[in-house]
Amino acid sequence: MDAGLAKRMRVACAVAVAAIGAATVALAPGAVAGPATLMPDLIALSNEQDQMIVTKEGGKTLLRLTTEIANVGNGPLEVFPSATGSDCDANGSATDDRDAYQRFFADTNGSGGYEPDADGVASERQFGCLHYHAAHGHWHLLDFAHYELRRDPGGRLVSRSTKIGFCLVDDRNVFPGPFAPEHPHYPFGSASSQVGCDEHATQGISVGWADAYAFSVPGQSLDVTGLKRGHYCLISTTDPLDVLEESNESNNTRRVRLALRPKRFSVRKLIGGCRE
Ligand SMILES: [Ca+2]
Ligand SMILES: [Ca+2]
Ligand SMILES: [Ca+2]
Ligand SMILES: [Ca+2]
Ligand SMILES: [Zn+2]
Repeated sequence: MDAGLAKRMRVACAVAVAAIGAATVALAPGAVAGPATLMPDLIALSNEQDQMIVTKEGGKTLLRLTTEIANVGNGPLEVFPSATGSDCDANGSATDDRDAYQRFFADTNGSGGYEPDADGVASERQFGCLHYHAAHGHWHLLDFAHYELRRDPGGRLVSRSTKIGFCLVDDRNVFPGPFAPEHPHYPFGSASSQVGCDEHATQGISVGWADAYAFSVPGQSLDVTGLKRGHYCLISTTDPLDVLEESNESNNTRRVRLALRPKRFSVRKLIGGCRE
């Protein structure tokens, strides 16, 4: 479905956020411990050979890539909109955006993972912006992913994407387990009969599931026009501005080593990691 095509994201580094996360769970002296908070943990999955293609578009040579962002935490990533807009995307209109909130769940039954029937809401936190994307016809969480291409070795930056927005959905159950739902759960609450990402929808990625953005989706590309043939490092980052709280903020970047021949429209995934 269209929402399935509408994912993307990007990331960044997050040592500072890890410190904040740790502070929220620290107990004051004498406080009574309640149920643990179940946190999401986003990672970018490795780009596979069949998820990359080099194309010619409007005089440019593009490396197109499919990105999958998975939740390997013990709680869902859940994001919901405020009731009214506040121009959080700063484009002068309050009709095309909503402040975004992240919802956290408590491990009420102490099982170590999230079960919708047993675990209650722990807290909600305003953090970012949901924005209407006219070309896709639905609402995105802004700044969810980011891509870079660097020379390998050396690490010189040769191409980068914008910060990419996503409509967060459960596309694929990549890590089945006791807390991964059998069927897709996100998005829900859309006003239309067709479940999708509108201004009312709660978006997210369930435990064990991944949100996929196919290489055919606008934005899923890096400009490689004029680059020399050689080895490069493709770097995909989810939550690049670290606006979402996760249990692990230091695993959001995935590096994949490539042999690239732009003039021949050839890309090959190499064994082994980048040598930056
Ligand atoms: Ca993470
Ligand atoms: Ca706006
Ligand atoms: Ca539980
Ligand atoms: Ca984060
Ligand atoms: Zn979209």
